[in-house]
Amino acid sequence: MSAANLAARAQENTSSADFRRRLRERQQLVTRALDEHFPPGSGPLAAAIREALLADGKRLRPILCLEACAWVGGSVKAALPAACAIEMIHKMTLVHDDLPAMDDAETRNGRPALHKQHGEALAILAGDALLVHAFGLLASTRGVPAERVTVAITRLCQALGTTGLAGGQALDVLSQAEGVTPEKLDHVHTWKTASLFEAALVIGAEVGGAGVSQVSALARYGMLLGRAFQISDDLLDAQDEKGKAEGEVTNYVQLHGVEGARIKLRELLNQAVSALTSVEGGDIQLLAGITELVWERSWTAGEGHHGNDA
Ligand code: GRG
Repeated sequence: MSAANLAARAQENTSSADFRRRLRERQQLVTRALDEHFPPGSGPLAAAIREALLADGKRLRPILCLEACAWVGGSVKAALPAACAIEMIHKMTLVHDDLPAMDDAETRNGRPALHKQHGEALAILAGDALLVHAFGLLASTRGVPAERVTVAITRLCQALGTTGLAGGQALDVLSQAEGVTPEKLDHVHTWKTASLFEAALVIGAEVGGAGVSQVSALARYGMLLGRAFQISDDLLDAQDEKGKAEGEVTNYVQLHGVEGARIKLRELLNQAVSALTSVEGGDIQLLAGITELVWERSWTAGEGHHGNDA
């Protein structure tokens, strides 16, 4: 089937009750597990962590992790610790991204940024603790061969280091000061955003017992989806920031225009779905449908995004 046909079918999927139900079930599974991991009433640091983790969030990356595991025939239950670890890391990056030394954001998803509520020191420590708990949780994965868990941990380290999130954030901060070029921005998107998407899928696949070609198909899907997601985020920022002073940050829309951004977004999403059709795996409905959710969010500033976000 062509990429255009696949996209059309995925568009139908996203409005189906079954697709929405599966998405909601996965979201709730992750939220419940995170809630249990940091129970209420455990002091100020845990309160800040709970706020960062549980106040809101689409749970997109952990859903991708669980779905990758299911797609290769693994047990979703076995992948739950890994999925929660990915979400902890994601939320940690948002907390640190909002700090005065980084984006200096007042709000996150319409609420005061964590450091505005709990102070800078607790926000830094909440992020640090989330990172450590994430690795502890991933290492505690049961019912999966130890070598696979080790590969998952290694892949996560690669995704977060100098050629992943930390490197991407550094390049972002520096290039905003020195001048953003299209090449630098693509680089920032790949490292700062797409690396974690890719890792979520690869880790889910490893936990699920994937073969080499399945891992690389899911890695490619994750990388393309992550780049697309950042462009959709830039499109949302452009809508939110209409009327604001220009030149605060240079994003994809400033460099390529709204139309250019939408064309690239569609291209990346089609390529992401195509990556999965080249290899044998399970039901593609949820993974293909998620690409359409990313497309839809580029058209309307919808739930879960209220400006000043990453
Ligand atoms: C982990 C070592 C290490 C360093 C982190 C701070 C940092 C370095 C990186 C920042 C990465 C970042 C904030 C990327 C932006 C990604 C993005 C578009 C986030 C928004 O994701 P959503 O919309 O968030 O999925 P919700 O609110 O739904 O959870």
